[in-house]
Amino acid sequence: MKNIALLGSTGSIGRQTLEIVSAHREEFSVRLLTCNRNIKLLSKQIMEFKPEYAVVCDRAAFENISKENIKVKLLYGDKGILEALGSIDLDIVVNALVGISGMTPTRRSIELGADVALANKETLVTAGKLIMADAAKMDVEILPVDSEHNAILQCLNGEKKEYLKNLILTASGGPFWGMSSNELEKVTIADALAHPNWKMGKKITIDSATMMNKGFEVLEAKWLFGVDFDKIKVVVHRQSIVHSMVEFEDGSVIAQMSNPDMKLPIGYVLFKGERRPLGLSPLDLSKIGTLTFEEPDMEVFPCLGYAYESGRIGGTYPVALNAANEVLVDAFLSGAIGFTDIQNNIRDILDTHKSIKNPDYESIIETDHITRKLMTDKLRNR
Ligand code: MN3
Repeated sequence: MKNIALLGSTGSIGRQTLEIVSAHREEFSVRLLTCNRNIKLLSKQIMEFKPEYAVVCDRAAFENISKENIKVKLLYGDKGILEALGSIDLDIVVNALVGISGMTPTRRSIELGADVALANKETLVTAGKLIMADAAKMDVEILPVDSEHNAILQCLNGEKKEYLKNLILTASGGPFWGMSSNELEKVTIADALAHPNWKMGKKITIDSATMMNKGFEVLEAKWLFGVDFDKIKVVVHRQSIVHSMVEFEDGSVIAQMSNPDMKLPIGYVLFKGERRPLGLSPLDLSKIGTLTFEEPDMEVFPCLGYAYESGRIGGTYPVALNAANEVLVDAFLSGAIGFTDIQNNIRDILDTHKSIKNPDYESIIETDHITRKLMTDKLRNR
């Protein structure tokens, strides 16, 4: 029996994780569930999975959750997550939190000796170097849940790293692929939220539309697999059937394919590489017919290039990139700014950021705060 903590249990990844767990009750014991503010679903999950702890991160939601009928130790906020993690014996922590608030729980899980199934991007985008070093020190695994990194993990299985030539991340291109810069200026929130292949949370859907998401994935790949930026390529693959590839020195390119369904990577990490049946619809290639691959357009979608740029300079540049992006995506979703304002403002932040070399966790969090405030003030004073 594996003891699981599931951070972000009411989101898309969280719900799909619980679907797999519920089909394998004899193998997993859910010890901790957390949500931001969806207390209705959390209460249902608590009744079904009977964890020892539950955490609600939003203050108002925490005060509104009915504490009478649920038998669980209920805690509040980011501190509550850390307290709960430290109070139970865990084999694996599934971190599906959104935003940089997911970084410290990853760090804590590693300290506690638990493997981390990582769906939170910001952990590696902002603190990849420190996190991977800590994981190595504690001999715990960081298992990528994201479909691209999970695909690479699968392609690298049994291979010698010395013969790895390139990692090739696939990108769907999002809803605006093929548009010109002018057309991009006129898109609406609804347009941006209509992703062609994946149903995901709002933040990541907007990041897919700007291709910042792919940029973050390049940064994550660098730390997860210890590969230089020059060896991390991106190709636009509209069908989202090939989830990523690895090119080897002998000329072979190994790809991992499936219908786009996050249950596959979640299952692969939960079962530690065992390919259990997950109830996915079979991949019918003759029905799909054509798989296409194109160069990414870095002029219309400069965020991908900004991510490479921030990663190559290093220091706290990726932290500033991420923080500014979070503020800008929020502003876009609230209707305060247009779609292309996201990329334009990120350019400004990269041009003006005062980076710290080899930042520790504290300076990463501080840079995040400072950049958010800068960006928020800038938007307010427009
Ligand atoms: Mn992805």
